[in-house]
Amino acid sequence: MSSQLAALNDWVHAVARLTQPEQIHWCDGSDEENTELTELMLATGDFVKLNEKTHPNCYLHRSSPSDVARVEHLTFVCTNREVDAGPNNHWMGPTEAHAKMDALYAGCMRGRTMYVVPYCMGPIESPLARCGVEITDSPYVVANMRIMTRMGAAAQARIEREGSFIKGLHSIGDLNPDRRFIMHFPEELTIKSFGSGYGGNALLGKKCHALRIASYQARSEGWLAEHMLIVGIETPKGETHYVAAAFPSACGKTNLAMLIPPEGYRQDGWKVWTIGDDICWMRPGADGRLYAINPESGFFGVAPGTSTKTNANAMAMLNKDAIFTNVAVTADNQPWWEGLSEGVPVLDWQGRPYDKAHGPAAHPNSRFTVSAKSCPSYTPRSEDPQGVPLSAIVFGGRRESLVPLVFEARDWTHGVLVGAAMASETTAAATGAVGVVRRDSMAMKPFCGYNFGDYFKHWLSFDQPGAKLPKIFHVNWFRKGGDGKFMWPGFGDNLRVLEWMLKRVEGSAGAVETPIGHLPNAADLNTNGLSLPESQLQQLLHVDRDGWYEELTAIGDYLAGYGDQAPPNLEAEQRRIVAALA
Ligand code: SAT
Ligand code: MN
Repeated sequence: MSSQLAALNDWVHAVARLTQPEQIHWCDGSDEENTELTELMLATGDFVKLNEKTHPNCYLHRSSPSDVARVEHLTFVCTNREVDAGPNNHWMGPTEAHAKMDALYAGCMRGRTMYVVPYCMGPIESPLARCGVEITDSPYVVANMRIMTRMGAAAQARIEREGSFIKGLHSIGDLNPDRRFIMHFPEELTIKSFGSGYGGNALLGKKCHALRIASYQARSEGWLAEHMLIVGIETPKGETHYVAAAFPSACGKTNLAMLIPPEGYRQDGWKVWTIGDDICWMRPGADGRLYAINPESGFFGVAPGTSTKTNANAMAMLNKDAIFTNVAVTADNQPWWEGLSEGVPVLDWQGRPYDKAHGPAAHPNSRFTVSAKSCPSYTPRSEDPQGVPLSAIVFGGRRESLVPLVFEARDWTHGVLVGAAMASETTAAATGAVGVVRRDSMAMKPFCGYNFGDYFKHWLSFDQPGAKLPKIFHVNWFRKGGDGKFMWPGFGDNLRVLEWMLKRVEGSAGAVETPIGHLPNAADLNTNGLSLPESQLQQLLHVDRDGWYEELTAIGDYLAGYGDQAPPNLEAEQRRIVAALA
């Protein structure tokens, strides 16, 4: 036995001594294993079979009604020094955190099977990929990890070869929200999660590993782990530009990653290729450009609002081989959620007869899990071990007012400030109030595994001689008019904005310089075929100087909140803009 394998074995057996499972199952990721698990879950009620005719091999999982979203107030970064976790994280000392978690784990798997899930984040052969092992007592987690990661024998072989892996321990416990914690020990490359079976709390490869732990590793190894989609835009000339974009959870990353060009663009030969919809790992290549991989191999997307109108690619991939979590069902057992144009819900997400009085039929954070390869816009470039070179990075949020449709940062430092200054109205992806504007730097507020001040410094550090960094932009698809309606059509029409960005990258599109960045003139955006009144477009591209003066002042206060950790260059940049706005 290799020493790596011995280390893995020792850890698995130590966990088994603590948690006392009835049996241990090492997952190989095979079809046979998946069939067995599926049958088991059908028998226990963890899975409900959906209509085999309309949705072959699709299953519904109903989670416990108090376990439907990430729980940021129960999520901790446990570094030795509190300052290393930063004011952006909840912190607990590692000794206390281990003791708390190990007490919860004691005997928690009695009568259950303990699954050992080796997985790889990123293409198995990629130097950018990293491996982990999740131990869990939830077969639902195993089934999801199988779709979301490269799980099983190949990952285990890489771990045995390389040695290093992230240790993730997960138990659903008794799903009691009072006994629920998601703990990260970045200095020990360890995750401990207890009491939730939901999404980012339980599929440890996703937010816990690929963002919180990976961001920490990336800092010392010279790369970036980001909450970004990656999309390829093929122009009529046949060139494909890759763009990474950061938006908070449930702000349309999946839709943008799977964008369908408007009719006129399609005729002209524009195509869109999906690399990823949630996470992007990137690092400088030998040519100075940033190269990106999607560490995931599937989508865990928000169901409500997904329709043939908003995301036809997603609809096409949800007809087979998908897991649905907390959606409603129709009389003939098809999955249903708000926003679908067809079908009538008869059972809501809790399995009760649907009654409007109980609220929406599908939970607002209900999800689908499906393989990336099922997406019609899938591209084999997703498997490229070297990743794809980025032409642009986009930051965005949900902002009813103030923030224009698009602007371009002057340079990298300004772009980092734009990312740090990101703010968005909260969504149902996390528990808590929905619709409150919250500062969410780079959409990483819930996911950065270390002090944001140090993180901003790390971002700035990529601006080195010889670097050919992507241009940075900011977008806001969510601006509302006086009538409360969205002013920009969004969805496929967002390609119009992306086209302007790519032309800026090539140096062939115009812009006006303003203190907050470069904005397109109305004539620089292709609005052919859109019924968008000129005055509305002007409003979407307007810079409200007084409003921005206040916003930038608030950003100054926000940066100051990171104390000595706040990078002086970023504060200088903020002062420069405030002065220009005054
Ligand atoms: O629940 S997850 O964290 O996996 C999804 C999300 O919030 O983006
Ligand atoms: Mn996300």
